[in-house]
Amino acid sequence: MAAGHLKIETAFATLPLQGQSESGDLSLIKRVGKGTLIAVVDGLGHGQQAASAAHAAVGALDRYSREPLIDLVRRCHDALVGLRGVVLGLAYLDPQAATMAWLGVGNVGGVLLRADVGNRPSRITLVPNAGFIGAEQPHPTTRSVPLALGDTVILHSDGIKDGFAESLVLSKSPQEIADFVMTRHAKDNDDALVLVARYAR
Ligand SMILES: [Mn+2]
Repeated sequence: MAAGHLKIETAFATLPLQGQSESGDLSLIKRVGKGTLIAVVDGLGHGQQAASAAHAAVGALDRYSREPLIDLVRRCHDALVGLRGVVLGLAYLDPQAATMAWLGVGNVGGVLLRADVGNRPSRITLVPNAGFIGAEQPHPTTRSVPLALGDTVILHSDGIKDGFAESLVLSKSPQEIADFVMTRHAKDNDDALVLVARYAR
């Protein structure tokens, strides 16, 4: 293959709120077709009820993972009847097409960091829609972004402080980046989760 073998490398790090045995923050990383679906789900609040809601949402994402992102939001909504709500960030990275589609609902974060800082803008921030999934059905907007080799996408829960992207060294591996963000930028009053995906050869 002239283009070489293109792939999506992924890693994550997570830490429950101190004193809680279960985290209300969960991730999904799944090969879907030729690409990779990634998700960060934060059940409202923390502890066991938050974890139950997050598990239900991740279960729905896993089960219906071949559907478009916007439909996955509805699947999560349907799976949360009788449970707490969740907020989430979702992205589908397609290494063949060199594109990423992503969306967010509620208080979650996402940033795309360009490997080549000459590629303007060098940083694209996920703009989530307001609200949460589980009450009124949200209708978030899916945005599509072109990817270049080495570009790194980070999704995270609100247990991670803003501003972490300034201090990242992009030559580090996705796992090193996830561990660094968790160690240096987790809040001490919430569950925390960070997921890193890189478009690589
Ligand atoms: Mn949270």
